[in-house]
Amino acid sequence: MSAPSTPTPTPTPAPAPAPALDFRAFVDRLLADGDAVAVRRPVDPHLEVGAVTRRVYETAAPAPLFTALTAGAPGCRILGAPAGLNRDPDARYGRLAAHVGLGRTAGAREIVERLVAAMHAEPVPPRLVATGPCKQNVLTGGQVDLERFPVPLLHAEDGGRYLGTYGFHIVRTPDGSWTSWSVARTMLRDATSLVGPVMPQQHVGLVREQWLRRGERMPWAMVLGAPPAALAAAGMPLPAGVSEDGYVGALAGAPVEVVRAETNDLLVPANSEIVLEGWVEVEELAAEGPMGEYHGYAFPEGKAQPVFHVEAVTFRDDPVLPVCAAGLPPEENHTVWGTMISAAALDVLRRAGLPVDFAWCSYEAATCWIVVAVERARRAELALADDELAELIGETLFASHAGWLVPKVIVVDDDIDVTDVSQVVWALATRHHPQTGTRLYPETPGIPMVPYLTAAEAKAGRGGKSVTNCLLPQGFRGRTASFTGSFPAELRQRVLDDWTAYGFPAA
Ligand SMILES: Cc1cc2nc3c(=O)[nH]c(=O)nc-3n(C[C@H](O)[C@H](O)[C@H](O)COP(=O)(O)O)c2cc1C
Ligand SMILES: [Mn+2]
Repeated sequence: MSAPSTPTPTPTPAPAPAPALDFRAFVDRLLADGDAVAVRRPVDPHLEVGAVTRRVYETAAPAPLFTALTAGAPGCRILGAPAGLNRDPDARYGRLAAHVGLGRTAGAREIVERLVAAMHAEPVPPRLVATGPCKQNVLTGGQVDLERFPVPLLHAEDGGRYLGTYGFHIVRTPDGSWTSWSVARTMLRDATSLVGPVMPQQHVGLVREQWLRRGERMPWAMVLGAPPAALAAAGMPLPAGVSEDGYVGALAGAPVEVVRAETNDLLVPANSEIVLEGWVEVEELAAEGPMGEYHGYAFPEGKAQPVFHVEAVTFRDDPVLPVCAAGLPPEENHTVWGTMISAAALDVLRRAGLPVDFAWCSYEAATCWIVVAVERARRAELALADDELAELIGETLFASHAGWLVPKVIVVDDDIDVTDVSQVVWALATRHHPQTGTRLYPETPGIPMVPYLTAAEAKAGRGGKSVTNCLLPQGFRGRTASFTGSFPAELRQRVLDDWTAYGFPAA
C-alpha cells in the first residue's frame, strides 16, 4: 500500500533582493532604467575612469559601468558615479532613491523623510546566513593581491590610487556591544595593505580608540559594492552607539543578510561585491593622499594615517567596484553624505521640539552649509526673537554628531523650498542683514577639512562655524511677487489649463 500522498511543496524561488539590499541588483536596475550605460571599449583605470566619471557628474549623464578595464584581473568591472544625479528633472535623484528603496522619481523630501522615519522605527537586526555571493571567491594569506582589482588613479593630483572610495569600514568595540559601519576612503599602500583617514570624532575613530587603550590591534573589514542601503547608512551620522546594520534593516524593510568573515568574527553583508578582511595595527601610520575632496579642492599635501592590513579578500564573480571621483558637486559626498546629514540634522532639530519644517545640505554648497526651514505657522510657539531662534537652531545642530560635519547653518522661513538653491540664494540676498544677521562660533568644534579654515583653526578643530539668519523680520511688509504669490488661485488654474491654448508648448 502506498502512503497517502502528501502535496509536494512547490519550490518557490526566493524573491530577487531589492536593489537597496543588493548592489548587483542595483546595477541591473540602473542599466534597465537607462540610468547606467555599459562601457564596452577598453578604459584605463589610470585617470581615464576618473575623467569619464567626473564628466558624468558634471553633465548629469548615466552612471558608467566600465566592463573592459585595462588593469586588474579579467572580469573586474567599475561602476562610476553610483549616486550621481540624472539630468531628467523627474528622475534627478533616481540613483540615490534606489539606495533607500524608493522609485526613481522620488524627490528630495520623500528620500529625507524616509531616512528620518527609519530612525524612529525599531531597528531590524541583520540575519546571519551560512554563505553568500561574496564567498564565490576566497583568497587568504599569500594569495591576497589587491592589484587583482582595477585600482584607479582618480585625479592627476592624487598622491595614490584609491580602492575604497565607495565602501565602508566594519569595526566592533572590544566588548562587542557596538558594531560601526562607516564610509571613508582608503588608498592602496601595497598589494596587501591600505591607508586612510580615521578621524577621532568619527565612529571608526571612537572604536579604534577603545582598541588602542587595550593595546590590541583592531579587527577590521571593508566592504566594496555593498548593499546600497548599507552604504547610505554607513555614510550617515547616526548617533554614537547605534549600530548601522539595524538601521539598514529598518530603512530597507528587511534584514540585511550577513556572513561571517573568514579570518575574524566580524559579519559582512553576504552579497557584497568585494570584502577585505584584516586588522588595524595599534600604532602604525603611513603617508596617505592627497586626493580631490568633497569640498571641491585638492590640496598639495597628504597626511600620515592608519594602515589597514588585508589578510583575506572575498568577492563575487566578475566583481563590480563602485567608484566616487570626489570633487566639485554633485558627487556622492554631496548626494549621499549631504542627504544623510540632512536627515540626521532634521531629526535632531525635530526631537529638540524646534518648529522646523525641513533641512537640506544644498549639493551645490559641497556639504559646507545646511539650510533649515522654519515652520512659519509655528513661529509663535517659542517666545524668541528671530535671531534667537536662528541661533538656537544652529547651536542645537552644532551640539550633534551631524552638526559637527557642517560649518554653516542658514535659517529661512518655509516659504522657501530649501531643496531649490535658487530660492535659497534669493533668501540670502534679500533677507539676510550683513551686519546683524550672522552669528559666529569661533570656539565650536567642527570638521577640520573645511577649506577656508586657518591653519590654527584646522589644527584646533574649532571655529569657522556660523549661523546665517534669513528669517523674514517680524512685521516684514513685503509679499512675494510671483506666479504663486500674486494671483488668485482661480486665475492661476485657468492659466495652467489654457497654457497650450496661449500657444506655448506643453510644460
Ligand atoms: C562617498 C563618501 C565618502 C566619504 N569619505 C569620508 C572619508 O574619507 N573620511 C571620513 O571621515 N568621512 C567620510 N565620509 C563621511 C562619513 O561616511 C560620514 O560622516 C559617516 O557619518 C561616518 O560614519 P559614523 O557617523 O558612523 O562615524 C564619506 C561619505 C561618503 C558618502
Ligand atoms: Mn556610526
